[in-house]
Amino acid sequence: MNIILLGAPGSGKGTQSQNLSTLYNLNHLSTGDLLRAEITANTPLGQQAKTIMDSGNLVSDDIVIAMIANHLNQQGTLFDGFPRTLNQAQALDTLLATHNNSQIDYVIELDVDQEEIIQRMLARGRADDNEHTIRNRLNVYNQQTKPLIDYYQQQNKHHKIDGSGAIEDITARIQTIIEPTS
Ligand code: B4P
Repeated sequence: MNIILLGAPGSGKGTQSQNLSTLYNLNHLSTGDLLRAEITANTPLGQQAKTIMDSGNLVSDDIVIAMIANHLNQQGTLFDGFPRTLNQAQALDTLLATHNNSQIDYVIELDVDQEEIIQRMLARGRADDNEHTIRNRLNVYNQQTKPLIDYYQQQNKHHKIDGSGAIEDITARIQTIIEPTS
């Protein structure tokens, strides 16, 4: 089983991924976490990514697609924060088909009010969590990532859930999509 968690920055993709990857024994791949690990290790890629991430823009498709390709294994995968552009989504379909003859099964969109998102991220206080950067990231999401909703709706894979409330309640909402009879 392969799942994509889609949603604005700060909508809780990373938070829900921890619960879901344990529940369904999935390989959790977060492009944000992979990029932050490159920054911490001070690699050339990390140095390049840091400036882009601090501004709230997206790292280039080539870089993140190559990172994902390097981390795919034979296990089902939970994609957290990837894809973020149409180009990444198309590349992922090809990668899954050629790598282990699989496909995306569920795309779960976490829907959270924009003002709540800003408050959550200001409280989190990561390097890229200042108000100016957050607003840019929300614009980037609306322009470059939201078109993915159409892409996956056309494939009947898109499910939108309310991403506000208690973390466990949100996980339970996602479970009703993945295990509709339970
Ligand atoms: P990401 O690391 O993907 O980060 P995110 O979108 O900010 O966070 P997420 O939605 O996972 O929220 P979280 O659970 O942490 O991206 C960072 C940057 O990396 C991007 O801006 C971009 O530059 C780059 N990047 C990453 N992937 C890329 C790609 N594919 N292509 C190009 N560039 C890429 O939750 C946020 C906060 O809310 C936390 O403090 C959490 O504790 C809190 N929270 C969560 N659930 C809550 C709830 N139910 N109630 C209250 N608070 C909650």
